[in-house]
Amino acid sequence: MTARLQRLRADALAAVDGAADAAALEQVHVSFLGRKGALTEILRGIGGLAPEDRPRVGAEANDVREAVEAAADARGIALRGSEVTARLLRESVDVTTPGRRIARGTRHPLAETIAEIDEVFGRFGFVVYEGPEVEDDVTNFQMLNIPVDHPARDLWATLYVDIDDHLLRTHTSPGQIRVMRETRPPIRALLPGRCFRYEAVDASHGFEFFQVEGLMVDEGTSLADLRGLLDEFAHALFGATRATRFRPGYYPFTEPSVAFDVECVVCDGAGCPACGRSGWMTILGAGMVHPVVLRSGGIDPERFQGFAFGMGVDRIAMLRHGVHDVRLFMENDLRFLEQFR
Ligand code: 2NL
Repeated sequence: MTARLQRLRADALAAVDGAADAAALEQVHVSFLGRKGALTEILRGIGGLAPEDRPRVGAEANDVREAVEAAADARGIALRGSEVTARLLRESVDVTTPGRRIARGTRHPLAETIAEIDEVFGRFGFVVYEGPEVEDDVTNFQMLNIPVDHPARDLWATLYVDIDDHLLRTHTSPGQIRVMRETRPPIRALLPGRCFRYEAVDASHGFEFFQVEGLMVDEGTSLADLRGLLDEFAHALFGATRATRFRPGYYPFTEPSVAFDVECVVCDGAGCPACGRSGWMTILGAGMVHPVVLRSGGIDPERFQGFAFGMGVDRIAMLRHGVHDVRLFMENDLRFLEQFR
């Protein structure tokens, strides 16, 4: 019996040492120590021994069990350790590998231009307001001194909405009417926004476009104040030494009305195809707010005067970036947009 036990001990220890992984070790455990294992079989035979031999053989069997279990535990720990090591090697991360670049969006050139315009006029105390894109005929036209059936209506090819006397605003001026009616002078308001017109699209006209308008109303506001402000604006956007000029213009809502020109940003005034060889480019329209319009806004023209100006954002953005077709701003072609970083 003792000899069998010692052989079993030697075989089991050898098998434990030879187990290559956790599954093999479990197999060894079952075959030697399990319910149908070799050691259990020997223990079952103890009953057939002489009573005086039983305690000694039982103790020996327990020694063997303990020795094999201890060896199996130690082997298990060693195997788990090498498995972890192997896995760490297999799954290691090379932290020196260059990262994958994250694609970042860019600000749309029109949004960027509006932000720049807001910033410059903000320096002079102008506050940004926004009005609705769907307006009524009264606010979009009549309050701006453009009565029903007035020939000046032909200046705006209008898109009508299927609700009585509503339309898509043709300029942001109705928003300024709202500001006049909702606040009190002194007013320094800036209105950026999307406008619409019923027109065929070509390189310089879209059916929707962005406009920024400005409005100042106070006691004693003059055309000279307008001129000084617009000079600052032109210098901020197109260079500190750029010459500017006023020319006479016409809008129903301003009197007098002016066109504001800057020295051509392409040829610096020498004359080129971009400026029609005149050396000048018109960047916005402006004027002193017509007394009828001040009254529409609930403001007494005997006490307060105002100036207003309006510019097409696409035109400003085109001049700043040398873009020659407004359609590019609305197509959202990434090959175009990615150039504005
Ligand atoms: C242009 C010219 C202009 C205005 C807009 C305005 C608004 C009110 C009263 C008076 Cl509430 N005027 N706006 C004035 C002159 C010109 O825009 O060509 N924009 C693209």
